[in-house]
Amino acid sequence: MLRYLTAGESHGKAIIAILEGMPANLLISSDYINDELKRRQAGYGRGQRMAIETDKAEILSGVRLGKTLGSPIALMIRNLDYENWKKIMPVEDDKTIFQEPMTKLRPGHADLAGSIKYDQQDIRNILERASARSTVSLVAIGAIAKKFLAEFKVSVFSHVVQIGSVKTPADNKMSYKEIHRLAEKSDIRCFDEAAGKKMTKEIDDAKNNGDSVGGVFEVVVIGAPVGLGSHVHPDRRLSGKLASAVMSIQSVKGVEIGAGFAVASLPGSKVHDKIYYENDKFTRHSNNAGGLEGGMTNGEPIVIRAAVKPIATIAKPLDSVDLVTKEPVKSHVERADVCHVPAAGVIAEAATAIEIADAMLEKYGGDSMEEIVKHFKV
Ligand code: EPS
Repeated sequence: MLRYLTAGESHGKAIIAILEGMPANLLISSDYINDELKRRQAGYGRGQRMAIETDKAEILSGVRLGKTLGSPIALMIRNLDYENWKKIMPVEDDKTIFQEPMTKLRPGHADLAGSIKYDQQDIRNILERASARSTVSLVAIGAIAKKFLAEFKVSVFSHVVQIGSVKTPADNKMSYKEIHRLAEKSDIRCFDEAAGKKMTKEIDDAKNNGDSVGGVFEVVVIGAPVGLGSHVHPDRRLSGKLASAVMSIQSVKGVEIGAGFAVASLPGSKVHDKIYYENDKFTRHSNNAGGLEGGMTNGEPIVIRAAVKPIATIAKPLDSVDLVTKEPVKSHVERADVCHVPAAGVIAEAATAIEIADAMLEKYGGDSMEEIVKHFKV
């Protein structure tokens, strides 16, 4: 139903996105998208680049007088840092510019595999697109998907549950509403103040050691109706689509739905969420399934967790090899974030919202919001 394409290098002129399949008559504004872009830029542990950029989306097509037209929505987010990179990132060949190629491979980045695959002698030709800077386009499209979902009272939020070795308390009984409210106020996006303080210290320690640190974020979808996705075929299982969408975000190395890997060590009687019928509806008193059974939503909150590896560009470089000379070297060092887990959560909200919006369109489809709302109510 929904298709999108993104383009743009980290230090090129702009990041571009085109979203196709959004129905007509959805109210949308650049301000709404920009609020989401601002959330992506925030989070304790970000580097100096975020002080240079104030990401703003320019809507180029698909919207008129504040409403979608049903036509492709094109978005552009300018890289303000391009002004400083013009001599390194020109589009036209320029023999007057001498460029020292970047050849010191960074373990953990796309450098080695990308350079071999695309036959490059300069790692910059790989890293510019591999950079998580491109997630600005995902978040911009995700903002439109979130706005669509909000019309059906479906909301998506994220929070950080682990940075390095510091975790939020396992016995937490707070409501998702409260977790959301507190996470939004915290610069590490953690609902638990004490854990949040320890997490920021973990980031400070990594920075002081010339290192980087990863963690785990959780994305929660509230209000998704029963029956999005389907059990009938592997490529229609929403669990698979969500896992793929989140796993495809740079630096995500593991994705869990609900209790995730913990189900492996528990008996079935402790894993499966017992079914009750209370106040005229089916209810559960637990949500180990994370809102998905048989690849379909079951009416409970959708809960996805992802493990984020520490950023590969680290101030204290690692043993590596020069791409061209094959001599041993220390890995390339350049400006980078120390920790991007809070931002990764915001990016995963966008990836999740796109998949849920797509599944909603599949189930309740229509060309205009009015038509979809009518199908949704039936
Ligand atoms: C990012 C911008 C980049 C990096 C980061 C994400 O800015 P620069 O490389 O100019 O400092 O901070 O990229 C990576 C995490 C990566 O691995 O490449 C952004 O806008 O999110």
